[in-house]
Amino acid sequence: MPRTIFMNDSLVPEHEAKVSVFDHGLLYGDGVFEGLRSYSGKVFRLEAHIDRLYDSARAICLAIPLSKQAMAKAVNDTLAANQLADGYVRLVVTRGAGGLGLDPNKTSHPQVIVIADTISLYPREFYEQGLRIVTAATQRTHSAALSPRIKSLNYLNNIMAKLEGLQAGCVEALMLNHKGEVAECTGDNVFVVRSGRLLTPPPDAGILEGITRNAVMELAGAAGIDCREQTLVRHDLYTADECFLTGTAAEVIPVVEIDGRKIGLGVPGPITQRLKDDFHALVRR
Ligand code: PXG
Repeated sequence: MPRTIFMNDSLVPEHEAKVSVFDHGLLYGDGVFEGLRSYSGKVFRLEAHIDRLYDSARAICLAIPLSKQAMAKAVNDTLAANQLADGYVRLVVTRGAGGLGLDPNKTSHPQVIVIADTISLYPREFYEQGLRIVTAATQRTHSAALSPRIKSLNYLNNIMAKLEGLQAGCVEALMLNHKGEVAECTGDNVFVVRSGRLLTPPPDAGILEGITRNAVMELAGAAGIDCREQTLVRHDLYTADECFLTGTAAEVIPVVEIDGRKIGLGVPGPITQRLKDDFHALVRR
C-alpha cells in the first residue's frame, strides 16, 4: 500500500514526496534524523526523540523550520494517516538544496520528512535465544571528529561496522572507541551484568545516548538493580554474566556470544529477561 508522507508542511502521497538531487542531505549526508516507535497509537518518549533531533540540528547549525510542537503533531498525523497504531517513524531533516560545494550557507529550505512504516524486528528466535555478535575493526568515530551524540545523516561509520558484522554472519557488531574501550553497537547501546550489577559505557565513551538505554537504566533503578555507567573493555564483556543491547528498533535483545566467547551460560540471563519484560510492560503502559 502506498504510504502517506509528511513533507515540510503537509501530508502527501509517497510518489510526491521527493527531494532535490542538489539537497545536501543527499550530496554530503548533511542533515539529522531520528527513529521512533509507536505502541498502541502512542509514540514512546516522543518528547525525548524530538529534543534529541533538535539538539542534533543545533549542533550542526541547522535551523529546523518547524516548532517542536508542530514536529510532534507531524509525527502523530503521519502515523494516523497511515493507520499505524504500532509503527516505526523516521524523522529526517536535510540541509536543503544548494550548490555543488560544501558551504551550508549556500543552501536554502531545509527539508522536513516524516515517514511512518511498520517495524521489522529481529526474528523471534534472536530474542529467545540471544544474538551472536563480533567486534568490528572499524572504530566508532572519534568524538573530536564528529560527535556520536549527533544523529546525523552521515552513518557510514556505523554502516562500515555493520558490514563487518554481516560478513561474519552476525546482525550486529560491537564498536570500540579510539582508546579501545567499548562504545556501542552499530544501531544499539550495550549493557552487561556482572555480579548482579548492570554496567553500560558512559556518554563520553563516544556513544549515542540512546532513549531506550535511558529507559532501561530507569527500569533497573525501579527494580532495585544497581546500574552504573562505567568504562568497559572487551574483557569485561567476554567475562560478563549477561549482555544485552538496547535500541528503538531492537528494544531489549540478549547477546549470548561475542567474538566466539560464550557470555555467561550462553543463554539469555535472568536480569536481561527481567528488563526485557519490564521494557515491554513500560511501552505498553
Ligand atoms: N546507538 C546508535 C549509533 C544508534 O543509531 C542507538 C544507539 C539506540 O538509540 P535509541 O534512542 O533508539 O534507543 C541508535 C539508534 C536502524 C536504526 O534502522 C537504528 C537506530 C535508529 C533508527 C534506525 O537500524 N539506532
